[in-house]
Amino acid sequence: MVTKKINSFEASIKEAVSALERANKILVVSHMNPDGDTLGCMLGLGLSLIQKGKHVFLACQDAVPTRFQFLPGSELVQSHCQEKVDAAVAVDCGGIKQLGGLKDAFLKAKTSIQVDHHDFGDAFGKIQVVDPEASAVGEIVYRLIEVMKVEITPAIATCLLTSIIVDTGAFRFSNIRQKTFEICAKLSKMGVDLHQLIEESYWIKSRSMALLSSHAMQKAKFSRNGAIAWTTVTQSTMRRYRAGLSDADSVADDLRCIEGVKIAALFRETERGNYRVSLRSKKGIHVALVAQHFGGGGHHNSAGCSIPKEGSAKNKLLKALEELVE
Ligand SMILES: [Mn+2]
Repeated sequence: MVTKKINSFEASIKEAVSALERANKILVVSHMNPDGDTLGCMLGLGLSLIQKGKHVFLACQDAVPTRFQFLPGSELVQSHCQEKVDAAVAVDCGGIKQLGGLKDAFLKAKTSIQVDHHDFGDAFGKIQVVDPEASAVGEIVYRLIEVMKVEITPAIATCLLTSIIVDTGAFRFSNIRQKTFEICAKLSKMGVDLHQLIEESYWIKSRSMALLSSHAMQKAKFSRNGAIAWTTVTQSTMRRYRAGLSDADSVADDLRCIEGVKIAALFRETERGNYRVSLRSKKGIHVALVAQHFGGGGHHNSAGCSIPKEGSAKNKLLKALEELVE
């Protein structure tokens, strides 16, 4: 069973590599509201393809957050792509909706490839290169460029290490595996200052992020037995701290740390008046099941969905979390 899985993953890597090798114009897309995994992968793969002499377009619906603008190649990222490309690659997108405004550009390509690690995601595109066991998509991109025989430059190593540092919470989440360290050991030999990278991509928070987080923590609510913690961030709070959607990213992780808490939920009010919900859980509690039920997806311990702000959706979701804990 395990061998079969590895074989089909390796087969998909080969299929993707031959599609990329045949292509001349290639679009690499990251998910909206981008994090360090999707950006590190888009840039790491993009720089590798440029090295292979390809004409590369990098695109993300939303701007690269300030905290990730140190990433090599981030100045090449555009918010749209009019070009009809030979191949398009979506990195770290658990569903086609995650591409936002880049969906059409992706689907217009002659070949489309999904490179992902979400275990509760939706397959899309012509080729799927998916490994739910990969701690970050950076692990999968590493394998892709290894098979493509790309020379790993310090810039490419920086991008892929950032992907892994961010998605493993700087090597602390339960998704890390032996292979994570093997890949990072190879990447960190390429003249990258690993400590500096962890500092920049993990520890440094914008002032907006820190203040918003403390506000959200103050407002936290707990279920009667303390197993569920949740908090809500409104648009007016975000304006008060001059924060963007991504500045609330760490709040759910911070809530999850609290003793006795098994599931943490963050409700972020969006400009459209919905709630973007981020769920985090301790090992063995599959919050993605609840996220999926509400139209979202993600990983076992880290998932998300969108729900309407008005009506009973929020209470229903909290009730579903309570049932999950029981
Ligand atoms: Mn990811």
